[in-house]
Amino acid sequence: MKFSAISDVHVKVAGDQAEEVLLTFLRNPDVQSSDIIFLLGDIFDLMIGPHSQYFVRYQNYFDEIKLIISQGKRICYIQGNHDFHLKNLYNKFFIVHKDLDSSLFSLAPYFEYNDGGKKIYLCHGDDIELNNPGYKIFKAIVTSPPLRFYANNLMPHFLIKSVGEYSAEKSRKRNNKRYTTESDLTPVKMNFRESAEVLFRKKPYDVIVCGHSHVKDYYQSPSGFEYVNNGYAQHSKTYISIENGNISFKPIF
Ligand SMILES: [Mn+2]
Repeated sequence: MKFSAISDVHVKVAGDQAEEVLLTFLRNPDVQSSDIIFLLGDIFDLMIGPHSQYFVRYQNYFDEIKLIISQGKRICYIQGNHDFHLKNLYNKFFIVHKDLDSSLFSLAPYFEYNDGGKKIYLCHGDDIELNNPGYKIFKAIVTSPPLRFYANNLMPHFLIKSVGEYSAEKSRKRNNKRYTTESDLTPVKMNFRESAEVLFRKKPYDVIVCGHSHVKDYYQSPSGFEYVNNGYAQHSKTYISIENGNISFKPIF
């Protein structure tokens, strides 16, 4: 089987560089010939809840999704910390597009596949990340049932926009810091490798695919597994390809 995966594109508005990265990825013939396309979270800088405005704002994206599914390809979406509570949004999408096979689109916290003799685990990365207790609390609150109800039924669109602008500002600071020198990246890279080690001790996967760190990495652990992260897509301009269990980074452009 052939898998193509991307995360952390952080599309803000139609026409921005991130949207170009995302659309070029989705239109890539190699990606389109994959058995499964994985969108591993933080694809959008801000997408929370079932607001129909997203269909208009990100029409190009939804058109590509429509096209890919109509060609019988599978899309697996893992929600990140910038794009979540999306179940009802995609339910709406498939109500509008009744001709599409909705079983070809899956939303889950992680995915597991056996292929090429390897057990492959794919996640956004935030759930396995070690040493970030503040974030764990934030995630537990925003994904709790009361907040899920709020996001789905009451949360006005303008409030989401202001939350997004706040997180975007934090991300910008983080990214600028992370990309100044290699030494700034090393602790983040090592923390994610260690996070993968801890996951491996609980469940011995052969391949662990993550995003979230914004640090591109391929690591062959002495414990016997491979860890791969495509980093911040607007910087890396690559995607992850896994063909019969063989991992590579491929250029988007
Ligand atoms: Mn993230």
